Amino acid sequence: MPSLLKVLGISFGVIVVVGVVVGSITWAVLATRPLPPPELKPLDWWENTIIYQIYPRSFKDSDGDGIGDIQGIISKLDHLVEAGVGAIWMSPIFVSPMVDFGYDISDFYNIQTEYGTMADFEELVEKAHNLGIKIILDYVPNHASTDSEYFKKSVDREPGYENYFIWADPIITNTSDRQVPSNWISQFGGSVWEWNEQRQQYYLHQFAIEQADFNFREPAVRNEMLNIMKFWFEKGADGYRLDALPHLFEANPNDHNGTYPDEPLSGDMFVRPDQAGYTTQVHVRDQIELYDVVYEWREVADRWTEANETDTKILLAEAYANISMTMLYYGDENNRTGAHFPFNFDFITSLSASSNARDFVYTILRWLTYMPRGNVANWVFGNHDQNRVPSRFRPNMMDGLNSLNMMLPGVAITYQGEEIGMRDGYVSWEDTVDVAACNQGNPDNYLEFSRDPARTPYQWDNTTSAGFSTNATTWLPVGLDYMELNLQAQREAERSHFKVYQALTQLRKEPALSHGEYHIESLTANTLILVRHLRTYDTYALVFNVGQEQDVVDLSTVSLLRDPLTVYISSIHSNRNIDDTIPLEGSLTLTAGEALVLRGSPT
Ligand SMILES: *[C@@H]1O[C@H](CO)[C@@H](O)[C@H](O)[C@H]1NC(C)=O
Ligand SMILES: *[C@@H]1O[C@H](CO)[C@@H](O)[C@H](O)[C@H]1NC(C)=O
Ligand SMILES: *[C@@H]1O[C@H](CO)[C@@H](O)[C@H](O)[C@H]1NC(C)=O
Ligand SMILES: *[C@@H]1O[C@H](CO)[C@@H](O)[C@H](O)[C@H]1NC(C)=O
Ligand SMILES: *[C@@H]1O[C@H](CO)[C@@H](O)[C@H](O)[C@H]1NC(C)=O
Ligand SMILES: *[C@@H]1O[C@H](CO)[C@@H](O)[C@H](O)[C@H]1NC(C)=O
Ligand SMILES: *[C@@H]1O[C@H](CO)[C@@H](O)[C@H](O)[C@H]1NC(C)=O
Ligand SMILES: [Ca+2]
Ligand SMILES: [Ca+2]
Repeated sequence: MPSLLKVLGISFGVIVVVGVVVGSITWAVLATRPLPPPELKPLDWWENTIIYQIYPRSFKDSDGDGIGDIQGIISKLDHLVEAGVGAIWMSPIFVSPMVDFGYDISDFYNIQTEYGTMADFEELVEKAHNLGIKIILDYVPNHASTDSEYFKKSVDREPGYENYFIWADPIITNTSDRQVPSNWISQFGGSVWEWNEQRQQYYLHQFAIEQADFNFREPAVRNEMLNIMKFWFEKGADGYRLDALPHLFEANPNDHNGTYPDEPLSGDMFVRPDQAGYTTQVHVRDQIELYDVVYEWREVADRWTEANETDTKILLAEAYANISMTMLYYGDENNRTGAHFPFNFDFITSLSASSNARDFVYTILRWLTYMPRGNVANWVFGNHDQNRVPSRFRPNMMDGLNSLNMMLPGVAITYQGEEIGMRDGYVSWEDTVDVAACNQGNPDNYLEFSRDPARTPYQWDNTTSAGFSTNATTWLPVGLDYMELNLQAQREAERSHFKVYQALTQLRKEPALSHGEYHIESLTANTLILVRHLRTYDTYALVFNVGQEQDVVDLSTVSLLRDPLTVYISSIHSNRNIDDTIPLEGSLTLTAGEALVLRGSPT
């Protein structure tokens, strides 16, 4: 399009050159028939939503036992509405001995008593739905608690359950009576193989000893998984987050002369022999058969949606895998579809406090480049398994990171507390309860393994236990900074992370964000710009200094930006105020961590 049109800042459809007499001079100008605004394709409920992860044990305790629960979540639904989120996914709430805090399920069809009852769950679904909030449950297909009936029956070789789990005979050699079938190492340390006296066999556990891996080559297991999925769909769940999918299958002994083949050593000198990663994990992750199972689940979810005319039931894959194995969760070359999306963990696995703007841009574009056409992107900054965002990056980056989360195309995912910039809590070795840290750590190194700091209770206000519980003792200690850092204080403050978060969740409704194109580049080594643009609508741009020093940038070369540019949202440490004008020409100075969301005229 000729540059004159760009300067006029209007979109032209048919361009007609006509002569107009102005005084005695004839000008050729462009008369216009503006294109109508682009049609906004209706989006399915999940395609541009914000999913908020609740860790139920730490969100809100309603009865003073020091443990979060379902009634606690119900009592805080208003917060989720105020924050502007569209769905919550809850870490597991099913019956469990809590070795891995709910990821070791002993009854997949009932609610853990300390979290509440089935009636509480039904109440949560109804109240959340009435508020326009969808409920996504955690689905833990890889393993069951060794307390489960499935496991007990399998130990007893009860007909139909003999092969429910991965059982293997010991290797007997001259030098030892009994050896494990292979050198595979559990994600929580130690062998994946645990001896069972009664069955006189080993069973496999990729996670804790109390989490026995299901045998997904057993049709009865596959079928039972579908029963569980349908059971909670019927209870009103709007979808599932699918836990630990890369671990669903292990190498098939039938392909290895009936043996479980050893893995080569990784050669990683920072990993001890009893830690995951000491071997290459080629036989315990990413086995290609797992995708058939995921594609089958998708068919079941889609059939349910269609036949019962419900809102779309969605499946979200938790998969820490390389980019090609990750993208395969979306679907394959044969047009089979899998998860609605695999979680994008790149902000966790590829970026940190030491990343520069080019690292950010490269990492973001990598996902968008590899994602198969027609799919929806998503962005994850933290979860219950990772140190919290301000602790992995820097506290002054919180607003900029939330801005990226909300302004990138696709689904935004928030872990509880990110909306107020909660940091890792301090949990002493004595107070440590995470199985990953207890198994692999000691008083000197446990923080390398512990997921407890990311799980300390939500900081609601400055009262007892940060308003999480009336009990002064809670299952994990409350963060030491709760007197200053809490939701109540941020709701009252003129500027706060929470206010920025709210402004961002509202901004997502703008057509440029819900339907527009994106443009992202690094302006300097430390400052990036993300532009969201849709013809005829306001343009929004995020300028974010991810570095540790003041930076000066020039916006005049960024395509799609037009004067006048005004500040729409600014990070809390910024000196700039809402509606300040930012000249397109000239230099713009940003302090370390400063993030500005700018609004520009339509083009
Ligand atoms: C308070 O919480 C602690 C730790 O969770 C628990 O042991 C205690 O029983 C609780 N007190 C009450 C009154 O429930
Ligand atoms: C094990 O013992 C048997 C009998 O003593 C012997 O023939 C065989 O060579 C031994 N094998 C190994 C691997 O040492
Ligand atoms: C199976 O055993 C045979 C005979 O020992 C050997 O030739 C073959 O390579 C083995 N196959 C695998 C997959 O280990
Ligand atoms: C529709 O819902 C019913 C339960 O309300 C369920 O039994 C049935 O399997 C669902 N239909 C499909 C095709 O999934
Ligand atoms: C990703 O992992 C798979 C299976 O582990 C492997 O075959 C493939 O080469 C890897 N691809 C990349 C790009 O690393
Ligand atoms: C997949 O779908 C596309 C578009 O509908 C079609 O062109 C292609 O032939 C399909 N591929 C297979 C393997 O079915
Ligand atoms: C506690 O929070 C309330 C409400 O935000 C505030 O008025 C009060 O000053 C705070 N108390 C302390 C000790 O910070
Ligand atoms: Ca409770
Ligand atoms: Ca498995």
